[in-house]
Amino acid sequence: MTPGIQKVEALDTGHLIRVEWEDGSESHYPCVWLRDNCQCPRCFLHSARARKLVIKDLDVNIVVKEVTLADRKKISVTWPDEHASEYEAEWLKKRCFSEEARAEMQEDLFLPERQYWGSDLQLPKIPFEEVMCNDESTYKWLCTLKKVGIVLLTGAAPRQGELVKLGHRIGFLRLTFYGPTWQVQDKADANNVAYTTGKLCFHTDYPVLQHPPGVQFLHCIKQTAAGGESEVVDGFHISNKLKTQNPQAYQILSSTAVDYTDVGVDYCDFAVQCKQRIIDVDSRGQAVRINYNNATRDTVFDIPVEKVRPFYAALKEFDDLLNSTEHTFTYKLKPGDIVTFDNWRVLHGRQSYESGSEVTRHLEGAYADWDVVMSRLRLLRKRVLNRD
Ligand code: OGA
Ligand code: NM2
Ligand code: ZN
Ligand code: ZN
Repeated sequence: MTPGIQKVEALDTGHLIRVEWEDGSESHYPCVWLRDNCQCPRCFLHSARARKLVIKDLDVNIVVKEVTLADRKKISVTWPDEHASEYEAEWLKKRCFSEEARAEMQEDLFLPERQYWGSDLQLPKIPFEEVMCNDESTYKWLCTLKKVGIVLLTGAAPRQGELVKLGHRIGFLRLTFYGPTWQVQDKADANNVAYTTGKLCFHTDYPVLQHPPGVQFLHCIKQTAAGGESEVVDGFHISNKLKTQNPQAYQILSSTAVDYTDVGVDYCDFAVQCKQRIIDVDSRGQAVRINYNNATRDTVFDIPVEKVRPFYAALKEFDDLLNSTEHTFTYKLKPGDIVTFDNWRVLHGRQSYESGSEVTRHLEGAYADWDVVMSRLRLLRKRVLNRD
């Protein structure tokens, strides 16, 4: 419950409003921000929950003319031009500018909590049917996908089309040049190394796209008797390790733009090029996306010649960590299994298997964007926890 407001006053010659809460805490709100966020129908379109007020009409030096406590649940502000604004206690409390309040709000919005893992991973499993029918299970699935980075859905029908249904469950899938969904099997004249029987070393999918797919689904329709095992490794965990163990290698991989290329024909013809840092970091230096597929890393390499050897040395350090047995988790998909994972975090691979005249292994794959997945997660959380 939001505490009521005890007292409200203007400070800093009217540039700032101080709110004192009934629990003894206080919050400060700059007047320019309050005016910018006036919730009246002239300033805000409630049906779209969007601002109508434009910056041209905002006086960035605005001061308050009068501020009063309407009741303990609302403050009223009058501006110099007599425009009147009202702000509710609960609305204000959520938007408090203190460091703790901002951190709490950001956690609520983005769920940044991570559980790192290695070979000790307890692969989370949920029946596919439950995810398709039950909001609580879908919520649990998406929360775990965000926190751990991988969830296995079990018991789907071993036929094509289940991922399209899963896509409808969250919203929609991400279309790429390989189609709305794509078939991982041994193909003649394969347009991708994934479409052979060869081993796939640890990689993230599609770093050649400027915005690589955030989430990947692989549905096992047919599994070969010998070989074809799956492997995963927690890329964020490995990045942390590399940072402590070899800061220079981390620095190189998180700053060097690597060229990627993908040229061919599938859903339509394509000639895709992109530059990506193998370890993408945020402003605090924390890894937020791994962009690494050795197969599509371009032969073109746009860096000064003297930086080439140090880059390979750094990449080798990273690759060694990825492949160390304490970090990797191996499992084998069964028909009806759907592995869902964070393609920005989890690197995946597969063991090779025998090729033959018949198709002995068949996965159907699809992608979704984190925007879509997080949107569904927020909506389900509201419904499941019955709150706003
Ligand atoms: C892929 C891939 C894994 C597998 O298609 O990109 O990683 O088990 N496939 O075939
Ligand atoms: N497939 C599996 O980066 C990549 O080429 C990932 C994409 C072919 C859709 C493989
Ligand atoms: Zn207004
Ligand atoms: Zn892949």
